[in-house]
Amino acid sequence: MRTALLSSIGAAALALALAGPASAQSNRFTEFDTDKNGTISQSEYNAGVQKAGVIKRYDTNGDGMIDATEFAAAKLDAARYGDMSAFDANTDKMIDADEFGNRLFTASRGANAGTIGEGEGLTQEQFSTTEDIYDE
Ligand SMILES: [Ca+2]
Ligand SMILES: [Ca+2]
Ligand SMILES: [Ca+2]
Repeated sequence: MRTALLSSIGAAALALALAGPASAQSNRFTEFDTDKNGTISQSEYNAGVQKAGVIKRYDTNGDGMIDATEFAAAKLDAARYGDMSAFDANTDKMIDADEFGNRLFTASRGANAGTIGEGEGLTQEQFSTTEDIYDE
């Protein structure tokens, strides 16, 4: 009985690792999770941000960065993401793609702080807390 239980848990875990429940995982999550390990690392996240074109949407002058004017026009949810200084890690008054990705990653993680360790990736649940930024 114990063996049967363990093997059914094993089968479920394997199914989760292979594909995840189709209903619970968004296509965007699986797109971002390029190594398919079920979590999104910081580097996977930043690559996904680039691919999703979210910078382009806010970067109205097309220089590849978000300046203060563009940031204000983007009207991001300050309660979730903070103000421009929360993004602009090197304080050059411009948000580059990595700064944008880093901030969103941190904001996604923060919603369920403590459920994963430093250096680990985002779960589907964490990712979903800020996923609406990719919808237009
Ligand atoms: Ca991954
Ligand atoms: Ca710009
Ligand atoms: Ca900057």
